Amino acid sequence: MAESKDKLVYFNLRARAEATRMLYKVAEKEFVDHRFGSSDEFQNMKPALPFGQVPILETDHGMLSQSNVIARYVAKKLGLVGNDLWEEALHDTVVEASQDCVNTYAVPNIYSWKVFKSTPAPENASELLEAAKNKWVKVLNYVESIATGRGKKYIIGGYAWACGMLVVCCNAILQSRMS
Ligand SMILES: N[C@@H](CCC(=O)N[C@@H](CS)C(=O)NCC(=O)O)C(=O)O
Repeated sequence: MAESKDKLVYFNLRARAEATRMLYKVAEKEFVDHRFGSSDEFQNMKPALPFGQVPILETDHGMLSQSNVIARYVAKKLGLVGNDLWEEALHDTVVEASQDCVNTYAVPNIYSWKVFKSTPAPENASELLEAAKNKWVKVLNYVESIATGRGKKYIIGGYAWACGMLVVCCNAILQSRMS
C-alpha cells in the first residue's frame, strides 16, 4: 500500500513548525502543511492533542507531538541528520542549543510584549533583550566553530540539515519580529 503524505498541523506562523516545513522542502518530499484557518479550529482540535498543543505531525504510524521531536523524526526519515552517530550528536547539540536560545525569549515571555504586543514591556526590557542577544551570539559562534573546526562550510554532511534549519528559521523569525 502506498504511504500517505505526512500532515503537519500548526498555526499560520513559522515559529515551532518552520524547521520541519523546510526539511520537507529541502528533501523535495511532499507533505500536507495544514495551518489553522481560525482559533476555533484549534480549540476544537485541542482536546484530541497529546499535550493540548501544536505542532503535531500525523503519520501512517500515528500522531507525533513536540516540535523538536517532530523535526528530528522528519530529518531522520528524509536522511538529513548526518552520516554517523557523531554527526547525529553534533546535530542534536545544535538543536538543543537553539532551544536554549528560544527559551531566552520564551521563558521571560518576551514574545507577549515584543511580538504580540499583548502586555506592556517590563522595566528590565533592555536587559532581557541584551541577555537574549548575547546568548544567541554565543551559540551561533559555537555553531560556526563546529563547521570550521571540521574544515567544512556546513555543520554536518556537507549541508545544513535539520539543526541548520532550526538555527536559520529561529534567526529569521527573530530578525523579522524583534527589530
Ligand atoms: N514543547 C512544545 C510546546 C508547544 C507549544 O507551546 N505550542 C503552542 C504554540 S507555539 C500552543 O499550542 N499554544 C496553544 C495552547 O497551549 O493552547 C513543542 O515544542 O512543540
